[in-house]
Amino acid sequence: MHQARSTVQWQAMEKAHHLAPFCHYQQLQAKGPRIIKSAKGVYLYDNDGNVILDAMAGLWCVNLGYGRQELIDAASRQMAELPYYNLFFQTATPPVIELSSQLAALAPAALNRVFFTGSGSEANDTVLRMVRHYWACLGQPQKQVFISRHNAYHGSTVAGASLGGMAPMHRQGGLPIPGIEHIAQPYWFAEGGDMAPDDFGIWAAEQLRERIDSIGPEKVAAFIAEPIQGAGGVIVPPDSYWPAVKKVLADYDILFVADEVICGFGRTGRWFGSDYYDLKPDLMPIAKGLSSGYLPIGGVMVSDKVALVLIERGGEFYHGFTYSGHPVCAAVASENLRLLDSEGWVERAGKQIGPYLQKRWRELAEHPLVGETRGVGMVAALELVKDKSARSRFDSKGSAGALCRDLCVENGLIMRAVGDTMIISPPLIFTEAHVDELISKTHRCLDLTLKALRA
Ligand code: PXG
Repeated sequence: MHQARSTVQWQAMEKAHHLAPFCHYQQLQAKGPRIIKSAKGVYLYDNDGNVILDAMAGLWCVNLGYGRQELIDAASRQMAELPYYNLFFQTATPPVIELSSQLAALAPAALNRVFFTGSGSEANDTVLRMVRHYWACLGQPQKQVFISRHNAYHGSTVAGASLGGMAPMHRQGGLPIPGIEHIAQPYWFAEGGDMAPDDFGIWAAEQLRERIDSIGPEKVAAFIAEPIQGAGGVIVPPDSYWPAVKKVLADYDILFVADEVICGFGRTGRWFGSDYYDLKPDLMPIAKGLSSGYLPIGGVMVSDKVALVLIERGGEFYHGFTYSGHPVCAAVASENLRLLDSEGWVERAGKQIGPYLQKRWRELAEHPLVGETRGVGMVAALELVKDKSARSRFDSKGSAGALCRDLCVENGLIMRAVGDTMIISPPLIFTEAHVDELISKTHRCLDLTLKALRA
């Protein structure tokens, strides 16, 4: 156990010895990080005793909230029985087999098998290698190209960041790697121009057809997409988008990968975003909510169509991680799924608390700073604008968003800013009272942001 130190002491040590992920180092050196010390339910407690409502569920993952004793006990039991063993060389462990069969029962129809990883990024690296291997097994090794979307997030490893469509990430380290192409995202608010949302959705879906045709269908391996883009700014596509994409996919022999790292495990009010949009993925990367973030675990759910080719024709698949299916992570994930299911949290997100959150969130649209509110189930966004009808921003650098985010933290609320888009993804255990607290704090912070912007 670490010893008690003052916030200033923690910050000095952090500055001297830690490099944080996704961090502007010079800015953090000047300011010092927030020190989060403990958490319970939906609240975080910092080192100075401030209480903060966590409307991001950590980083989109603590679906069951903090401090669930059953998850702690599951980890400690498994630690004592078998803290580690690997799955290489024809071995398996009970928690991994148990979790695999639970996942197969929960996942959309044909996804009956799972390859475990330590994270969502590793899951997408696995997707890239598995899909290319699949086509090679079928005698079509030239089918290599992945089509993804601008502003998608698929992780931070080389393949994950390449599959993702984040331009600032691509600029660091010479990405994307070859064989990955990006098409338009279905982000009507920012990119829809004068088109009606549904016309824009169909236009964006047609970009997929055009790109497949221009690459040549014989070279295209897969289309990868988040059902709702998360890190890109909770981009809920127009209603027309997914039905139109499904039509395009039906016309070609390419695989469809639904990245469920954020949408999975109840976020949309259904078990998976693919259930919400009635998608039929061939592969489905998962992570985050799989263990409610208590321990790192991810994986790729694989359809019978793909798995049977790998099994019958694939020979050895030269891929895997020391911590693929770590038994303690698997035991915690397994207990997490059991609790999500037996306590009805996903159904509650879909039928009770999700609709309440969405209803109250929409009220924020009346605020002079808010150009749009949107969301599904337990994930939502609002757009900060200078001019509502023109959908215009304050500036191009997202300074209004950063200002609003900092004011939120100062006022006891974690909400994330993606540019000038404010986003939330609260734990599924939010009550109506938590939603009310979120809305009133957000309202207050929007007022403070507006005041600061006018000053
Ligand atoms: N796919 C999706 C859809 C994700 O959202 C990953 C893959 C990668 O997962 P790992 O476990 O490797 O992080 C993610 C992760 C943010 C933020 O700022 C979002 C993620 C990660 C870090 C920051 O919103 N999503």
